[in-house]
Amino acid sequence: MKRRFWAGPVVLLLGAALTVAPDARAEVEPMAAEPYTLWYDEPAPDTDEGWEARSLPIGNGAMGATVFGGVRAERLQFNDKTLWTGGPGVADYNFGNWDAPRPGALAAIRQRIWTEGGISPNDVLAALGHQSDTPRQRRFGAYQSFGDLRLDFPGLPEEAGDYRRQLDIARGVAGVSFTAGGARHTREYFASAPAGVVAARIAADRPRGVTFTARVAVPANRSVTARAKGGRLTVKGTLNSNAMAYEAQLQVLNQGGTRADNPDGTITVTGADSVVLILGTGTDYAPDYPTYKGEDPHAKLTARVDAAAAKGYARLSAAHRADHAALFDRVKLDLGGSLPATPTDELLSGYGTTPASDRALEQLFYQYGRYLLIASSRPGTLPANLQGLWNVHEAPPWQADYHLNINMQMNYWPAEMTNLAELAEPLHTYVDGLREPGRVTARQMYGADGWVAHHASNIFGHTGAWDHPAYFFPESGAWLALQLYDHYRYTLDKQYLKRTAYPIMKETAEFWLDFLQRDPRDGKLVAVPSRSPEIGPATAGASMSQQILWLLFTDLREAAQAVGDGRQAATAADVLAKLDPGLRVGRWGQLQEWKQDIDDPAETHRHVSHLFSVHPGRQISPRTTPELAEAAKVSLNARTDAGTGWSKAWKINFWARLLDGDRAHKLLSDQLKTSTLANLWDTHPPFQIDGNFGATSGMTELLLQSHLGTIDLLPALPGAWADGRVAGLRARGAHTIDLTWASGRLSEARLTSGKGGPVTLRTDAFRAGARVTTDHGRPVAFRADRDTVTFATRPGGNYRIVPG
Ligand code: FUC
Repeated sequence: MKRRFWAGPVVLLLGAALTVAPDARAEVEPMAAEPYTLWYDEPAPDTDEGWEARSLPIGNGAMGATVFGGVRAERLQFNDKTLWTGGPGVADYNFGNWDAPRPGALAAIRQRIWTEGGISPNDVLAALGHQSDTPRQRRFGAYQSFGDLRLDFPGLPEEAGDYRRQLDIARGVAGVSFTAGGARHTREYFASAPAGVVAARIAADRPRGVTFTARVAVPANRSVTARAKGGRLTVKGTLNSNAMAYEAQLQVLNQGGTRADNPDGTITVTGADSVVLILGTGTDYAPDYPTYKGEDPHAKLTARVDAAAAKGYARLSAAHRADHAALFDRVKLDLGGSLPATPTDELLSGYGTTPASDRALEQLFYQYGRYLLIASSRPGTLPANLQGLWNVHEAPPWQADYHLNINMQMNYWPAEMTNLAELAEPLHTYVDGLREPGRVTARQMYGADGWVAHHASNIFGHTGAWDHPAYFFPESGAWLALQLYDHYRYTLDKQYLKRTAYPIMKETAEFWLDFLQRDPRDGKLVAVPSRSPEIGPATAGASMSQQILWLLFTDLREAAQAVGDGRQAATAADVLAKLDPGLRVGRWGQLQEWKQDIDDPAETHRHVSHLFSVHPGRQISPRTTPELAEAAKVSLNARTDAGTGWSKAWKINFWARLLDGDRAHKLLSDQLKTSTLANLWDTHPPFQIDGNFGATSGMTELLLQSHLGTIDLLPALPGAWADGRVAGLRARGAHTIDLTWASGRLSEARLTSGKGGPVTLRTDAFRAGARVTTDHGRPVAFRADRDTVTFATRPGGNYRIVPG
């Protein structure tokens, strides 16, 4: 079925939902793109702060750019996800492993924990971590700004009339327009995934109105040569840190006027009607352990820029728009918002005053999370890092790396549920790629089989740990493996399970089979040392460790059964029988963060790790374990609603899973008010993209949940979202779901079954009965039980479910 959704004015559809015949959804125009446009009436300041809060991001998964929009001096800062300092190009790089053996180190730490209970995490990392680099990023490296494309327009003023800078996230196109010297000037920018380049078109509505000089500037931490020939500007060199080769090529194609290659490696266009720019980047990085070195980028980059230039702007643009829309258009969300003619920064600062505008901003923010994933994570590229793929710095915050103790996981939370499953491929490939270096680390640090990674990694297989207290988090790999299995739960793609997820899960479990210890206190299997990320003492059996491992072995058992590996299923079942599940209610009614009841009620740390079982895990739910869910609420309330951007985003997800839509919405409001920049990037502070992705995930969890085996429709609808529609969400079991609701109650659900099989839908409105039909109106047999309906689906079947 071709999924269609917007069949006319919202009010009409909402009112008519019960009576509209299924085939009346036919032939509708897509909603205008305007609701999905961020726009501003001024350029972004040409500073790091201006970049962070106001530049507008475009990206094709591999490379990206941010648009500043200066009238006289335009700046496009650009990036390539593979450009990193550090790694094997640094002489003493060793993947974070030890420089010399440390016999007995782990046993001594464990002995202290058994005797003393909790010990300082500093001691653990001093014993088990490798020495931090000085400066810290020297060996580990950091993600780099590639450079800036600067366009200087000598004939234009500093400021111009009718100025508008915008980012149309539905089309994936940024633009700048203004009036100067009696002419309307327009600039359009997009990053094309099919063509692998950033393309721009600079135009004026007065003949010969375009004159500028283009140059590419790069940061100081590298060698550089710049050469212009035939309208092609080539800037190349190597990073001082690790000799990584980099190259950028800019092709300048003028329509009318003249073009000159300047001896200083710049290009001047004079009196053109319009100009097309094609920008490509490359490095000699390859995702291959242990050298991570590939071929010089020149030949492939040249071919890519040549091909894009030969294609011409109109065809490039059409191909890009089709490619972008094929992903973006899969999900529609309408919360009844209506955008006022207000620039996005004012919309944001006025948030909380006008419901229709607030809903419009929420819809925009929701889709922005999807946009940012489309722009920063495409198959065949590295995963989205802490800043997606946008970075202006030589020394970005936290290296703009891959933090594996929640941040990278959070980046991919919206992927499956918002119908962008293939965009998680970079995550899967990256995790797979950590196994080889991770085996060495597992053997060296813990004498264990399998593989391990710690709290953060780079693009060069850094699986060891620093001697920093935050760094002890060997559960990274297990958490990541679970996310891979969730791809299977959403898609039911057996080939993927067999080839990718299952082998990784199995090897992850091998590590834990060796690492787990018998707790002398109660004979249960526990992780030791074990700690909540970035908080508290190093102990035995901290709740998060146990909860992650419970889910790992639960999913492994299920996966083993699915692939017919009975022996592995039995091993997993055996471990589960002995494993401490990490679920305890403590002395102040809290869900314990530690195996001992030592939680401090005054602790407000941003990580709420012991609620892993609420989200993203599934051991705790008000539906299945009400007492534990109450305890989770006590803990979550104690942590307060404060926190960094990503912490607020996680709390949206928690409250959604705890079925408190209003509280989740309050967290969303807090995030928009206090943790969102003018360009709608999430801020920790500073800018960190996980909060964008986490918020989109949390908003989805308010509308649809499928982690418990049933598909819960509108499980936690906030009062502020009383009327609305959503289309194209994905539920585990390979289903696609559309929902329409009014006055806080479901009016219609539509389900497309990808792979067939029985399905159970749950929502309160079913208590009054339900009707299930095919999309042709034929009745479908179903079983009703309180707030659920259950029926059989066939692959590709479309169903319409209406509460009675
Ligand atoms: C985790 C968090 C920090 C920050 C960093 C990138 O360590 O605790 O708040 O988000 O990742």
